[in-house]
Amino acid sequence: MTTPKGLKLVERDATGVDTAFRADVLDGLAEAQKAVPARWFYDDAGSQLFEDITQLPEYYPTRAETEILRGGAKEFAELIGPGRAVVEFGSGSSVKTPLLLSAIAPSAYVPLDISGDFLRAAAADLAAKFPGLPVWPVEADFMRRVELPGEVEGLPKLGFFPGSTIGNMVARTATDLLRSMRETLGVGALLLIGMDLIKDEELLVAAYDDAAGTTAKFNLNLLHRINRELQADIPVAAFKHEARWNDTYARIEMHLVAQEDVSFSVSGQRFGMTAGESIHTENSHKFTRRTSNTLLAAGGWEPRARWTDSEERFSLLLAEARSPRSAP
Ligand code: AVJ
Repeated sequence: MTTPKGLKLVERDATGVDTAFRADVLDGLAEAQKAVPARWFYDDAGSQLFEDITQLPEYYPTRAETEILRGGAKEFAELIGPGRAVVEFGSGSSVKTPLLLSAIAPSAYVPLDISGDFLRAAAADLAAKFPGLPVWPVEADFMRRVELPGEVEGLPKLGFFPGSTIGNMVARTATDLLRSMRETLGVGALLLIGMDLIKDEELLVAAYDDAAGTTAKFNLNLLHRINRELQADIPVAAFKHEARWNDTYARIEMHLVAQEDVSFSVSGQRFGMTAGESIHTENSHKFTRRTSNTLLAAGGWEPRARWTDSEERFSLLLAEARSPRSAP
């Protein structure tokens, strides 16, 4: 698929295989600790399963962040002010985005997403809810600097990155992303970003290993997707979902653990795993007030304000893109 600007988003070979997906899977399965990047969870089935996860009793982040967005309207209006172009990294949630937009009276809304289908659906939905608000969707990979539509060029910007999606990235990648966001939005821009908080290990593990087994399905769907799309024969029933707390990096890790010795092929390559060996499929980093501020600062963003939900499970931070010369 090629965008009007000529940026290739999903590249497929002659047989229709997503070549980036295949490369990530083949490279990841060749590592000593097998790993597949979490971004590949989100095919249609995976996206639906994630929606189901957000409704689970154990999965608190969505409810906690929504509570903050509901309660913070007055303060958002004061600290952010009207007239900004809101640039959302990801196509937006039907609940969270309207809460922000109704609080601050923005001048435009620019959702960025690599998936054109989601993006157009979300943009149309939003435009219907806010008649009169210009909506300029951009199909782009926001891990790099994005060229914003000319229509919002002169406007002050507010970046919006809810959900603690930044937590999926290791520190180096998260820093790269924050720096790209700064380049996309410019000096003087604000960023409103969600970051999940460190809490009791049992609560964290339960949020990623729910009683109904929905997160297990979400994790295992990755193997089904590999089998469907990459001519693979992974014995999915031989794998078990596991959520682990990694205390060194303050993150929940999701793994798919082989319950017996297995061998399988993916796109013509053979792989073997012994019983107990795992494929690492996701990191979800958790933060404190200080570690979130340090991460923001490393990416060129000065912390300005911070909100948490009533149970202090989740944080929403407002930061400002500093001038490169402002630091001593
Ligand atoms: C969408 C990345 C915020 O890490 O909590 C939920 C994804 N994975 N349950 C998270 C996820 C398992 C989620 N994020």
